[in-house]
Amino acid sequence: MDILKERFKAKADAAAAEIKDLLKEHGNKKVGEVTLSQVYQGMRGITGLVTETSLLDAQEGIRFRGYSIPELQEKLPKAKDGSEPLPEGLFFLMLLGELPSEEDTNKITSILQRRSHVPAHVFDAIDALPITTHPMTMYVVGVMALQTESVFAKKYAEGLNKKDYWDATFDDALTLIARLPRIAAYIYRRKYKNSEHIQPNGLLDWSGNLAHMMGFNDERFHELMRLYMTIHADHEGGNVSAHTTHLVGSALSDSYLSYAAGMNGLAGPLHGLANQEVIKWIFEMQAEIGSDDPTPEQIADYVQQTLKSGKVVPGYGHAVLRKTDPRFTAQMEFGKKHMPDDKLVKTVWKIYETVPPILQSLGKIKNPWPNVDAHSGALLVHFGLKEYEFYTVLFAVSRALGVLASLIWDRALGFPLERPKSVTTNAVKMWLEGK
Ligand code: AMX
Repeated sequence: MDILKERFKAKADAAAAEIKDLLKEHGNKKVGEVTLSQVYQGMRGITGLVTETSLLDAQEGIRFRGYSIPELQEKLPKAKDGSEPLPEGLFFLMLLGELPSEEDTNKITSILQRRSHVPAHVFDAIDALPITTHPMTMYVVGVMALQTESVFAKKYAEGLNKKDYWDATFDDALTLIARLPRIAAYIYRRKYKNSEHIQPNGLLDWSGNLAHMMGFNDERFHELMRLYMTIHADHEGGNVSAHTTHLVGSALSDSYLSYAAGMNGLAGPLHGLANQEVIKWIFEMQAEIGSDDPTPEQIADYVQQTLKSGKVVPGYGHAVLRKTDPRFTAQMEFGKKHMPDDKLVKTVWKIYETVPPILQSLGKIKNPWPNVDAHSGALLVHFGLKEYEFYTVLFAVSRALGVLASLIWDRALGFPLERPKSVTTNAVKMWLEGK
């Protein structure tokens, strides 16, 4: 751990010096103009944040420290006999900015294994909630209960030097990431498997252990989890979950408070909850049509019905992307390799052929193509994970890697409190009238 911290600190010091020079020379340069529409419409397209871990291109999709998803699938270390990347390696890449060796990746795995013990009061807090509680609510309650373990909060209360914020954040982030699979699996077994819990296997990798504790022992499911945890980890800084984690963190709230806040945003249907909405929507379509193998015409009719009732087609569209999400494509490739004849997976592919032209014909949707959530559920259902209300929890476990690596960087670079200016419509009117 100390060597990892030293390597990080060297990178962070170099980056901080570079940023200082950059601002000294170019600090007054304009990065863009803001229109009134942007102020009213979700700040789309306004550059206002620095997030070092990944960058989203509207056409190409996400790149993590410069690497696309296919490149990561090729270059990141794999589990023994596996072919999907280990997300521990991606975490290393996002944190250190360089591709990890196998040894680097194993080091992260072993740190996470050693820190994975979840204190009993976290389970008590989850158990205090009614069984009908949404899994995302249970998850955030679990994370909040774990906040008692924050090293940052404790050291801050004792009087922490601001130079050392990053160090305590580093400790908290790794401990939190280590414990999330246990919390997620506990919620799954509590809600859907009669509280028959499965103890962690200390020898497994982070995703493999999550799969194991949930009760899935098919090695292909472990592979799916490794892919899933890799592709959902980060999507630059402006999306609701990343931005919220960063914003709350800017108040020097610790990793637990900041991450929990971000995950409350992930739980919204226009963001991470879309993965459960997709499968729910497909199941409802199957029920209405009376077939688990709908034709393209039946799908098209159902899409029209969804739109007419004033609802969105879940899994389609994106605030930034303007083409098929490479995270969708990576999952499609997984489906072609492991389950090409699965009816539900094939339905997802038929929807992919049917929906974009319909959405395009409406003329108002900026991106008619599928996002990550359009595909993920069908792969999970294939292995028997049909409880779709749980899906966003998996997304949340993965998202921890990106948002917490970013939070460590925020503290290491000394980023200040985030506080943009807001206006009232009255103030806008007065400004327009030149008052
Ligand atoms: N189905 C129907 N209408 C859609 C649509 C969809 N999939 N996507 C966008 N639209 C509508 C919007 O609701 C908006 O309608 P309005 O003008 O009547 O209010 C109009 O098209 C323009 O929207 P936009 O500029 O193209 O999208 P946006 O940036 O405002 O929103 C998003 C992006 C993702 C919220 C939107 O596409 C959506 O609601 N998609 C479905 C939900 C979903 O899949 N979310 C997951 C996103 C990925 C993630 O975060 N996990």
